[in-house]
Amino acid sequence: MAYETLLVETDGPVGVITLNRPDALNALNDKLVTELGQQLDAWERDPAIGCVILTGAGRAFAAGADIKEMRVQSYMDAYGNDFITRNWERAASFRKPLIAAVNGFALGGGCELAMMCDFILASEAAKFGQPEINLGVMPGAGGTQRLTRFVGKSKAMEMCLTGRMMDAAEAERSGLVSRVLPADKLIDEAKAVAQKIASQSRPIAMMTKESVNASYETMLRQGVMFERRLFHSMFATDDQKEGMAAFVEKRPAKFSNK
Ligand code: DAK
Repeated sequence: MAYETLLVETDGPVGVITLNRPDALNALNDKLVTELGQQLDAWERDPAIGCVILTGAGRAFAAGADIKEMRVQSYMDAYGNDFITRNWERAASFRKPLIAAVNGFALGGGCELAMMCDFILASEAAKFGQPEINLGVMPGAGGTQRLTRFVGKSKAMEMCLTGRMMDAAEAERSGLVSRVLPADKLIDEAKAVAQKIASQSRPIAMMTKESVNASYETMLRQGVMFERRLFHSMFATDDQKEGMAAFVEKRPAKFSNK
């Protein structure tokens, strides 16, 4: 499918979505967020896709929601139409593994979108921030909640109250990103990681993601019980039998995703 604001490609079981409004630093307008949701819908349904990478064209992942589109909204526009809520949460509800490859600015809604992904790989040029306070608003797509869970209260509070950006090294130190890579290696390494994930059993990878995500939503005891139930259910899959047989027979596993 051809999009106005996205580039989409596949490499075997890996899908890559590139946010593609580089002249506007990939500012997230309604069209882009809608198209992103459409592509995620399509790949969630597609059994050939095992992992998805989200990245940005040019010098940004995304510099936030499109301020030029947003500035004219009245309170009743924002509240009445449930401003950008309808389509914004799609990345967070995507059921397959989703990697953010952040190559430059990830600000405001861009940082929030990256944090909705399962993990973030950053280039050395990445910059993260929640600068909404400079615009007379605050983070509105989960920034005050997710950033606090990633980096702790002190740093999240400082960033949301001052609008300061953090560089890739600080983001890695603070636990916001899983790894920092040279800019020219970011996409290749993200693809290698995605291929590795996509080579695992699809349902087991999805359940693993679901279980890690549950740690944010539950008390420890409930989370461990949720994990236990999913773990037990894995013994009903062909892939558990195959994975363990392959280990014992000293050969690579051939998962059937069943
Ligand atoms: N929106 C629209 N255009 C943007 C933009 C943005 N967020 N960021 C950059 N651009 C445009 C610039 O206007 C400029 O366009 P032209 O002037 O060339 O037409 C072009 O991109 C290049 O930007 P600059 O010329 O400014 O480039 P610099 O290198 O000088 O500066 C910068 C880069 C990233 C420091 C600067 O562009 C900047 O500060 N951008 C704004 C960053 C920002 O404030 N982001 C937060 C936006 S508020 C919600 C969901 C989401 C949100 C809220 C609610 N719900 C679900 C309810 C999110 C809100 C936000 O993200």
